[in-house]
Order: sequence, then structure tokens, then C-alpha cells
Amino acid sequence: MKVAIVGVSGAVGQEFLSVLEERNFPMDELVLFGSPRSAGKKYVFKGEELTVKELQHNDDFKGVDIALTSAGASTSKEYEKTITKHGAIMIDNSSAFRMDSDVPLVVPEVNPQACAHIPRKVIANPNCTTIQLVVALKAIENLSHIKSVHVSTYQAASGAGATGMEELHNQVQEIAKGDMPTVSKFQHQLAMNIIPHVDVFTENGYTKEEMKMYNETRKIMGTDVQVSATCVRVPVMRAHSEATWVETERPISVEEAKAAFNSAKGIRVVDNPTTNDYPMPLFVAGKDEVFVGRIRKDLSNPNGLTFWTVSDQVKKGAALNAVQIAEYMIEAGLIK
Ligand code: 2RA
Repeated sequence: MKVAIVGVSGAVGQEFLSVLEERNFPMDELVLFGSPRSAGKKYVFKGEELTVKELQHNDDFKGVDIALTSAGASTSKEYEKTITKHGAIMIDNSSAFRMDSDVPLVVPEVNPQACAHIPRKVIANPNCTTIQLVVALKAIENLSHIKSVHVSTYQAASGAGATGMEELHNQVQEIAKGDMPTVSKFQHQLAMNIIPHVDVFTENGYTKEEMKMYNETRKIMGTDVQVSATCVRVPVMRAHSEATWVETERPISVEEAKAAFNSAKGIRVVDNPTTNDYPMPLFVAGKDEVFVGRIRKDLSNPNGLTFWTVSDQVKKGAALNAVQIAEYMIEAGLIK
């Protein structure tokens, strides 16, 4: 098994390296690719120093079985054929192909069966906000069909990549020194602030990030669920949180929901108001699961349930989900 990481110098690329090592992913060889700027950089994987090759239109992907790509949508579009032409399966973290009808959009806890049909040899990894939402929704959908979802996100700086995290870190230091914080990555100062704006606005007044939650959730769940999202950037380093309200076809009790979350794959329930236990980004960063807490009835709707989720955006929201897709495909005999 030969694996390639494309975009290894970015935040998600670096996370691919640590997730593959942490999980002892079954492979014989790892090759690293990056932009001309990161070509020549060296990274250590399992004690071995690997040098980043420049991504180019050549035959470098001959012999590669799985390419984990996270180099932005335009690079993914430009290099799709170069990466897949010799048979490599491209598991792509960008938004380039997510809504293409001939590309499955996969969260292994929800729709692994979609991996069986990959006419373009491409599988898309969903947006981070969608991943944690659908892992939680699936547990409820198994009890009763979800008709609608309202969700408000609290998205960490990591969603904007390594430079987003760096900007938040620098702003905190600048403020502590009494200097004016430098703003370049985000639309406004993020430290000591929240910004109700992630990605660009679309014509209907929702942002692209909010529309991703609508479209991707429906594609992955394979249902007619209605989704209305408000996506907000918060001064947190690397785990996204979401407050979610669902309306189901029949009323679901808190006990039923808790039992469903407790037995669902990929979920850890932390929900004990008497001891102030609930998921928080500070403690979820670096963890694999989607954490669920604050589970309660929606007081405005007898068929409504509300809960709070937190998940590491760089890990389950990006690199880990892609690696889990690859693991599923190996286990299911879809990659030989
Ligand atoms: C963000 N969801 O948090 C985006 C990253 N994919 O900015």
C-alpha cells in the first residue's frame, strides 16, 4: 500500500501525518507533495525523514493507491486527473467535488456504503461543520426521521488553516502588550470578539459555509432534511462547536436520545449538568470523537430535541475522517 499526502505543509496536511502514524495505518510507503514553496521541506514520519516533492503534472502518482489531498479546491480540480489516472483513489478534503453527483461525500459513521461507487476514483471529505453535525444526526435519524435542523456554529480559528491560528495567537499577544491587533486572515479582529461570517456571502444572504451545511447534510444523510445554519467564527484555537435543534417525525425523549448517542459509533456523550460536565473545545482538541452534551427537549416544539456538539476541526473535521474513509475501504476490500 502506497499513500500520498498532497498539501502536507498545511494544517490538515500535518494532521494527516500524525493521524496516519497514531493509527498505524497499514502502508508500505508514504510520499509527500506540496506547492513549489514547500517542495524540499522535510518532515519526519515514524522516525524517517521524508522530503516534500513539488506537485506537478507528471507520472509521480504511478503506484500510489491512496492520495489524501488538502491543497485547496482549485489545486484539487487542476490535479484530479494527474492524481487518479494511474488508479490512485483521491480522498479530497477541499470543496471542489463535494456536490458532484459522481463523487461520493462520505462520513464513515453515516454513509460508508457510498464508497462502493467511485467512477472518478474520487471521494470527497465533507466540510468540518457538516461532519460533526451528521455524526450526531445519524444517531437520531435511526430513531425517527429528522424533518428539520437548525444549527448555530462556533468555529475555531483552525478552520482558516495554520495562518488563521497564527493570527488569533498573534492578536492575543498584541492585545496583552497593548498594541493594535493585526487583522489580515479574518474579516475583523477575532481575539475578544466573535464574527458571524465564515466564507463568502451568497445571493440568499447565507454564507457559503452555511449553504455547505444545507447541501452536504442532505447529500450524506440521503434524506429531504431541511437545514438552516448560522456559522460564526469564535476565538478558539482548534475545535468547532455547534448548537443544534432537530425536529423529528415522532417525539424523542431525552433518555432515548442519550441511549442512541451513547451507542453510536464515533460519539462520546459528556452530559452531566450537576457536575458542570459538557463538551468544550479546549478539552476536545486532539480527540477523535464527536462529543455530545446538553441533550434536552426543545421547549418550543414537542417533536424537537436540542443538543450541543464539539469536535476537533482539524482531526475528525478533516484529516481523521479522510483516513477513516481509507481504512473503511481497505476493510471492505474496496482497495486492494
Ligand atoms: C472554516 N469550515 O471553519 C471552514 C474550514 N473548512 O473556516
